[in-house]
Formats: sequence, structure tokens, C-alpha cells
Amino acid sequence: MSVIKLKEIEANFKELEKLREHYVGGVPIVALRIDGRNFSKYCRKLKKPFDAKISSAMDAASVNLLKELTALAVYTQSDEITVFLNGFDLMFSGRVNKLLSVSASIAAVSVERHMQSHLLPSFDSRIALVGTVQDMDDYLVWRRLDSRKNAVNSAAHALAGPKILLNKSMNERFEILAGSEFEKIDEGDFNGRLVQKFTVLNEVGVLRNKIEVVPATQENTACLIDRVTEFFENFKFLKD
Ligand SMILES: Nc1nc2c(ncn2[C@@H]2O[C@H](COP(=O)(O)OP(=O)(O)OP(=O)(O)O)[C@@H](O)[C@H]2O)c(=O)[nH]1
Ligand SMILES: [Mg+2]
Repeated sequence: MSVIKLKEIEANFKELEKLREHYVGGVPIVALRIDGRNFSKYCRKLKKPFDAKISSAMDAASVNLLKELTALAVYTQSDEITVFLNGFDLMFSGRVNKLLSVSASIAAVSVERHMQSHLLPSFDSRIALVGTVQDMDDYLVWRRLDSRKNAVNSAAHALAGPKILLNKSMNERFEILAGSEFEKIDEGDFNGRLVQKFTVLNEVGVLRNKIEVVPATQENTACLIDRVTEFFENFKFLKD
């Protein structure tokens, strides 16, 4: 094949790839939501309803995503992770394909490195232009409610089994937990967890980054939203 023909082929396929390339950005908050694929199978041998090892694997994956994607914050519950990004300063110039594929692969490698299951976990990843910091607050309300629903369902399922739960409302499922070891579900399992980065002064007066994983309680979520609001005030100031 001639060099000219090869160049033509290359240009053609590059153009076809470019047609499927999309870019995002232009709003304060962009979110990547990454979810374990078929995790009911991956977690089959784990403790029900809450397994500390898979939770810490999800936390480790969240920390890696926060670092690798220079995220504002990360939220995790069950087999899902939401990465909140600064929509004005996105990696890969906001290329959707890159953001989705890189985030899903970081999650899969991090989880398996922690679990050492010798299985093959994978994740899907989706992207949303969330909008303002207020919208990020609403997004967290939505995911935290989903976490509570998941937690109550899993605990009731582990206690009573699927047959008894048939046609039971959320409140009735909650009632099943009364008097059991799940009457008071751990805050991190109930609400999910927030992963956040702080800048702190160390003993010798040098600024250092510190990463913290905390339960996504109402109070911790409100603190995070305040911090992100402050971040954007300073970010605007730096840009002006
Ligand atoms: N045993 C155990 N399983 C867990 C734990 N956390 C998450 N899981 C499993 O992960 C699943 C997550 O739910 P989904 O994401 O809806 O289900 P999925 O099987 O991953 O299905 P797809 O996401 O559609 O591929 C739960 O149904 C559980 O089976 C845990 O702490 N212990
Ligand atoms: Mg899943």
C-alpha cells in the first residue's frame, strides 16, 4: 500500500473518531457517577448487608479518584462513587470519552487492588453538568436518600429474606430493623461517605494537603458545601 493511501486511511479514521468526541464544561460543577457492574455477583461472598472490606475498597477508590482527577470532593455509597469536578478547570480539556474511561478504570483497579479477589470488577461511568454549588447540594440530597433506601433494603433483606419483604413499604421495611443489630445503622453505611481534601499547616509551618473520609451526615455535607462555595469565590477572584 502506498504512503499516500495510508495517510488517507489514517485521516479518515481519525475524523470518524473525532465525530464521536464531545466536550463538557462551562458550569461550576460537573459530576462523574461511577457504578460497579454486576456487583451483586462481585460481592456474593461478602458479609451482608454491610461488608467493611468492600466499603474501604470503595473509599480507597474514591481517594484515588479525588487525587488523580483533582476533584473538588467525592461521595461514595454501596457500589457507586460520584466525583465532583470544577467545570471551569477540567482535565483532558473536558473530553467526555477520556473522563468516563479514565474514571471507570481507576475505580476498577483501585477496588481490586484492595479486595485481592482475583475476580474482574468493572465500572460504568456517566457524566452530568450538575450546575451550581446549590445544585451539587441537591445532587447530594438525592444520592444520600438513595443510600438510606439501599441500606434499609439490604439490612431488611438480610434479616427477613426476600419473601417477607414482598409488597412491603419503605416504612414497613424500616420497622423490621427495630430491635435488631441494624436498628442503628452505621452513619457511613446509612448516608454514604464524603471524601474531601484540606490544606493544613504542619508542625513546621508548611502547607500540606490532607484527605479525609467522613460519613455524609447532614452536618458534614453542609460543611462541604460551604467549603466548595468558598472555593468558587476564591476561584473567581483569581480569574478576575
Ligand atoms: N454483600 C454485600 N454486597 C454489597 C455491599 N455493597 C454493595 N453490595 C452489592 O452491590 C450491589 C449494588 O447494587 P446495584 O448497582 O443496583 O447492582 P449491580 O449488581 O451492581 O447491577 P448493575 O449496577 O446494574 O450492573 C448490591 O445489590 C449488593 O449486591 C456490601 O457491603 N455487602
Ligand atoms: Mg452496580
